Amino acid sequence: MFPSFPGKVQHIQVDGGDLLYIPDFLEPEESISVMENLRQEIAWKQETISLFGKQYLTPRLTAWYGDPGAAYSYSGLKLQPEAWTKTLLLLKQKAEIAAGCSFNSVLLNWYRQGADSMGWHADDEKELGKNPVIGSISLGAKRTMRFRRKDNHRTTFKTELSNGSFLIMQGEIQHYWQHAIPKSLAVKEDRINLTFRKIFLPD
Ligand SMILES: O=C(O)CCC(=O)C(=O)O
Repeated sequence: MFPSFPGKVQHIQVDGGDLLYIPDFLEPEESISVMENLRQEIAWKQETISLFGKQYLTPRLTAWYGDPGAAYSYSGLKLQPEAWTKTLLLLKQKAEIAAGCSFNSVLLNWYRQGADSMGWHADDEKELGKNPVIGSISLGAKRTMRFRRKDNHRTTFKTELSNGSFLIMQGEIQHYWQHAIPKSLAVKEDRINLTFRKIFLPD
């Protein structure tokens, strides 16, 4: 599936996965104002997660927004959605047009500086369905996203996620690959990432 976007689109194909990267999805000025709105209007939290039986504070701030009932569980958390804000609805609409599918929820991550990070994981929770399309908007500091095969952690690749970009993860990538945003201590600016998702709601 190719997105409907007039600008540059990079197609990254790997064994068992498919990524589309649109570097100039948002204009730089738009990214700045959207980021400022999100800093102010989102109910940011630092959640406590369970990993291998231990409790940790997430090394970033997070928030979960979506349609009523679109609950999402990961790392021992069950998140109930906050109601969509105007800014989020505008971004959702733009993301849906580019990705060619509908989303009903978004996970937001605020990396306050380069010491904030996201550990290795795949977006493979059952409520996302078999081959989910995940639409990921990045704002602010450029950060590296790393990928590794689930069955061989030495098979890796990485991609840079720049301000105003849109990354679409689709196909079987969540079955075969994990991804992470490692710490990058040289980065002094903050970054907000939004991953739009479709949660399959119970009947
Ligand atoms: O911050 C990012 O670009 C990655 C976010 C992510 O991996 C996720 O929300 O599952």
